[in-house]
Amino acid sequence: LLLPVLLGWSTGASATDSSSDPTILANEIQRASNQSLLWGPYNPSLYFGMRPRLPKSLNMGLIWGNLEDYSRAQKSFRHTCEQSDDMKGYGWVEYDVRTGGRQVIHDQDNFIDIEIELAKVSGGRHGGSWGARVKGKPRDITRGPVKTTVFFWAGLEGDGTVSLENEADKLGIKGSVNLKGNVPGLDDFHIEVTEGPATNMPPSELDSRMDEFEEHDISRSFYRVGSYPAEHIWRIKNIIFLELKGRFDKLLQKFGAENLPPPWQALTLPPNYGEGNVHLVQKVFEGAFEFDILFSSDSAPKPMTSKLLTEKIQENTESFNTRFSKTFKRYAPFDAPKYANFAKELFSNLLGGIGYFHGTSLVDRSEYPEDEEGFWEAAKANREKDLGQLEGPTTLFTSIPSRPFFPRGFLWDEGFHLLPIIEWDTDVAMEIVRSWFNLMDADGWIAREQILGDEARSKVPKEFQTQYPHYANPPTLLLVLTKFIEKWAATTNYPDLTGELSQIMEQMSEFGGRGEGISNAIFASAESYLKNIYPLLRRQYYWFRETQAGEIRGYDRTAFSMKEGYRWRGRAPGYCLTSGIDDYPRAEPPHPGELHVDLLSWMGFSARLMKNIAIALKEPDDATEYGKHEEAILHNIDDLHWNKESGCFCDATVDSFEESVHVCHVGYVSIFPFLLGLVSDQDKLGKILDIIGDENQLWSPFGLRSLSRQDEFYSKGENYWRGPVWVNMNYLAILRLREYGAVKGPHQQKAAKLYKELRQNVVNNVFRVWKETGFAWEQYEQEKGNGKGVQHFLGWTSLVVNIMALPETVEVVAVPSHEEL
Ligand code: 6A9
Repeated sequence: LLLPVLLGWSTGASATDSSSDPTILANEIQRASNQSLLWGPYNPSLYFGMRPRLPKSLNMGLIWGNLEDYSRAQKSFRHTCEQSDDMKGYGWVEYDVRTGGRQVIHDQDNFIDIEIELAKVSGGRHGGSWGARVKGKPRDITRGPVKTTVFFWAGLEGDGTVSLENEADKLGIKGSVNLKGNVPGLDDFHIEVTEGPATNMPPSELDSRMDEFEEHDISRSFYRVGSYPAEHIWRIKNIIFLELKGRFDKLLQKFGAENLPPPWQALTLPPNYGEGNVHLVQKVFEGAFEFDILFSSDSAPKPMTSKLLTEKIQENTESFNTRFSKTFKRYAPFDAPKYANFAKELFSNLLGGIGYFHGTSLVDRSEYPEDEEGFWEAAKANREKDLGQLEGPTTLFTSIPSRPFFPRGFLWDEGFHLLPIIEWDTDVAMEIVRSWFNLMDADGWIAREQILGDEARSKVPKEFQTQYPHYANPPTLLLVLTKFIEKWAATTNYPDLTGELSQIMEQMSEFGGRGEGISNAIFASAESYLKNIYPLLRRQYYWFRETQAGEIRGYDRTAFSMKEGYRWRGRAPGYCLTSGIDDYPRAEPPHPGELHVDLLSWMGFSARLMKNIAIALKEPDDATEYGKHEEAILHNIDDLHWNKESGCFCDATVDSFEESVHVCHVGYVSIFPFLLGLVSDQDKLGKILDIIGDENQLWSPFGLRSLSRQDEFYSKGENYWRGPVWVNMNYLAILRLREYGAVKGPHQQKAAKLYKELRQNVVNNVFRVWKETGFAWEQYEQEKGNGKGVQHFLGWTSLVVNIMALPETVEVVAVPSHEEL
């Protein structure tokens, strides 16, 4: 068998001569694909946190800080990404989930730039090996030598062993620190933390009292092992503080607060050796430094070395750059070189945000009477009672909106995240989709926010932790499935599956088991992927139809569309968090007779996609059923939600006379059917385009505003979705303008013009703010365009990478005329 040999993967016992069996080939590729995803910086809430995609396994990370004075040392230790660290920019400048990348961190307050280069190498039966090169460079050389301490930590949360291989020595360790271990799923492995430069303090700076106090050699690595309850390991920074405090207290007792030895000598770990599940390696550096962390799987043919790491880093940079410019070819005016790093950084940070999460979550399964008036008061009272119960544990492989603020999965964000990711690595995107669908409960519900385990919960205020099984969130993963099917169709069908698989294998070997080959292997089994996921899609689809059904009153309408009206559950006065567009104005007070046009649009979009999948999977009865829903929904979008006077779509509610009335707030909600491609009536399209293009309504030089300048709630209150520009919605608008601009019709010219300008406005602004601040932002303020909300938000804001890869102008599709047909 060609592939495993070339990749250095073991073939396993069953792989005899299978080169002609497509199933075995596909499995083999799938296995290689999984192997190359085993290890990663999958704790993205940390500046650097490596873990395998295994629950309760071996986690590793870095912590650093400045040791020049005591007060700074207390505040300066870096571990979890925090906005309060006041970094002058940080993140992956280059990253591929299968091979590694380079992260830079501009730590202004610690006077140091940290660079971490990560490279994974395939080989063996347990996810291969990896190395991380850690470099520190003082930001300002005129400042004098910067004293930095760096800790490498390894914590074992479950079964297995890790132990030190070095000779024990009470002064610390000279040369490399070597650990070895065996952990289920990883089998035998070695970890080497290389020596790096000796601290080399001038003798005058070394406080001789330290030697009297306890023999102490600062040119060494300090190693300390300890045993802690597994569920506390994620608080590793506190563990380190605790260990340092032990020494500090002794020094304090001996010398007094006024007379302490300097912190770069005092704040070092007292070495100890033996058994334990937490292993710490501390280094103290003066000035620039560099060392490697080398993880070798013993089943791999050769160990990870510094030399190999150097080679791989070089190789990866080259292949990343080539592949990146091919995958995301930028079109004018964004083909200019100045956008190259911008695109790479945004995308790398999106991909670098992929994490592996495991743990329990809080769910409140009590009954909520949302069909009665005043339901939200009862719901509020219930929420205050805090009836959430721990469920799980469950597991999720996902990317995240933002490392410092939202380092966890968000359902509707994820559909947007995967749109750039699927361009890069289809297999990873579909693996993430699968992971999300695996979270579905027996009814078809997936919790909107995935806060799995204590570590994830520690980042969320109590009142936001509990999830409710009647709360929905837009089904954006269907956007990804749409894209997947589109790509699958474009890869042509596979008449000769074996031939196709062999070709993929050749590609894989060409790229050394990385890159394009693996990332498209899924197309060889696209049909079985869809077949497997289809029952879940169907379950979720019917869950939406049942739990989010609206009550349609007072409309005169044909029977077939009777049921097609929907209402987001989980409303509160001023909010509809479940819709994803939190404070966008809706009916007030919340009412069980509300009908939400954005939700009806999502349902129409879902019905259409379900129909397409059913056709692809040759399920004609199902396809017919979805087709009927789709038709009825399209009918009701107009019938229930079009408002003539406002010239747009509006939510509906029931007034005090039990009459249905529209609730019109011009903004994203009122163009939602357009955003999801559900408007075919040319008059309505014209009206929507008027609103979009009107500077006094949605149009701004930075993208479309979430709410019209004319609306009474414009910029009011929290002003979250009441004016600011959001890139995800702008992305949908850009796609639709391109579609409508490509086909004949009275508004073709206008759509094409808006397409060209909106595309440029959105990208120009995100670029400008990135240049000025070093960050991508959650949203953009609508009058000046400045970054707003969460800083370092690489979720859907990174869609600008896809936007730059769209053509500058609409290419008109040649639609044959009637005569030609
Ligand atoms: C609050 C605060 C340390 C709000 O990007 C994630 C979501 C979107 O899905 C949604 O559309 N964001 C948008 O309106 C952020 C939601 C954060 C809720 C948790 C906890 C913790 O601060």
